[in-house]
Amino acid sequence: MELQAAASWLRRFLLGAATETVRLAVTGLARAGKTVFVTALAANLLAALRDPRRLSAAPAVAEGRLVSVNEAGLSVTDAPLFPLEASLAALGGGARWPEPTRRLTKLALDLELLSPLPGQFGRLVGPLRRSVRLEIVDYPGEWLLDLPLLPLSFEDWSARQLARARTFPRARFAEAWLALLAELDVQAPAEEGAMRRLAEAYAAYLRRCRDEAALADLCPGRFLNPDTWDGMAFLLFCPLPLPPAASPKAGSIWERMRAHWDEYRRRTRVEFLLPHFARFDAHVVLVDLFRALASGATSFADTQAALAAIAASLRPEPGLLARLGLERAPPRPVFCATKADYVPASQRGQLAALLRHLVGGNGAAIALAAVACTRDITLTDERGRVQDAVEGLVEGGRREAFWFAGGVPAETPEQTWFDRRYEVPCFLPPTPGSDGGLRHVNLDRVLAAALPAVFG
Ligand SMILES: Nc1nc2c(ncn2[C@@H]2O[C@H](COP(=O)(O)OP(=O)(O)O)[C@@H](O)[C@H]2O)c(=O)[nH]1
Ligand SMILES: [Mg+2]
Repeated sequence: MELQAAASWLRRFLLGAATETVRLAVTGLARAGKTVFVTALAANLLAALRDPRRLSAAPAVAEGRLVSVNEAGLSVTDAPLFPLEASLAALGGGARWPEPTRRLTKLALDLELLSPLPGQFGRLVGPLRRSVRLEIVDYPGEWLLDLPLLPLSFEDWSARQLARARTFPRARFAEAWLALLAELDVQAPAEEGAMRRLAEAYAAYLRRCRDEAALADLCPGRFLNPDTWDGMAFLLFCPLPLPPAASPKAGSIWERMRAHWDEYRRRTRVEFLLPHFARFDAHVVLVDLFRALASGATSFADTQAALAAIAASLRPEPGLLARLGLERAPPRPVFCATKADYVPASQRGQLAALLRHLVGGNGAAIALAAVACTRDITLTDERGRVQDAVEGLVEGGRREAFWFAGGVPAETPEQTWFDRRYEVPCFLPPTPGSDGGLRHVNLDRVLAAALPAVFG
């Protein structure tokens, strides 16, 4: 072991000051907390230079081995830059949350760390300086829901989505789109106006599922988060029933929409899978379980299905990898139950257990508050029972307490559990310390779990 470490140390020494690039993906469905996570991570890495206790569960920081952190510029051909300055200003300036973003962005931080060689030799020669460029890519988790579907033909994908659109509670939102389909001749000549009406009706159905029923397992992901694809002609498609005759007519709507689905799959491979997904060294997946718990049994079940799909994308079978044209398996993900400051410390073990139950055995499951907005308190009710709760500031400067009656369930709760509805308050972020650091829960544990080779 010592010999191996010595060899790798020596190799790095001989290679000189070459910078290693480490790519960290941060993803999750809309509002899961990606922007806040990236902002808090950068703020606390900078603050930890002065006070290593800011990230004390990351050994490299706690032991004082992180010696510098600088934001690096991106090249002109790179992805859009993460708005770090604006996000830091929002959190630092007036206890506001940063503006939400809906696109893939990248933040590059140049880190210098001291990397000690273990054993006697190490004590003799001292630690080596190591330069790491940490590239953090924040991208919509909705895109991950597409991955297991990409190998499907247009026929198979359509059949699945049509069947789902007829089930509760989706059917109610799908009415307008299904009515268009009912009067459509899929063998009619493809005409732009008709294709646009169909695609827009399908996109409207997906948005209503998300906004009115808090459903999560929705695809294609780019219909909800088009990013740079906004307005592209190949997004004019939707699931279609098979033409009655065995073979679709040349130039028909059906044939054209199938070509668009194929183009969607090709672009996803060329613009997301190969340049980004295939190159990540670490994957942090943020999940807001409070939203799912507070929105009722149907929404919870749908979030569970979406998480299963995301987990499957991050542990694809070798067969799927090959069909997607990927060479190596993605890194072991770190799943995080975000906004853990909604519950007191005594409940966070349950929160992590619930997440582990939902995502299965692949990867770590950690309860996380990238920005902790609350303090733990105890309340005594009229019958003298003591209740652990949290308290924080909400809009208007009022102080509000919150608790999950009965506690966070550690497994999928019974239907009746959902009878009690929760209004989750929107707590305001706290003022940063004089060093710019922000209070958090387990941000450092997430960092060490995702990137042990850098922060371990
Ligand atoms: N209490 C609390 N709220 C959070 C935390 N992270 C995010 N939020 C809330 O969730 C909202 C959405 O977060 P954001 O990072 O913009 O989500 P994104 O869509 O995944 O980028 C924020 O505006 C906050 O209200 C956290 O750690 N604690
Ligand atoms: Mg965002």
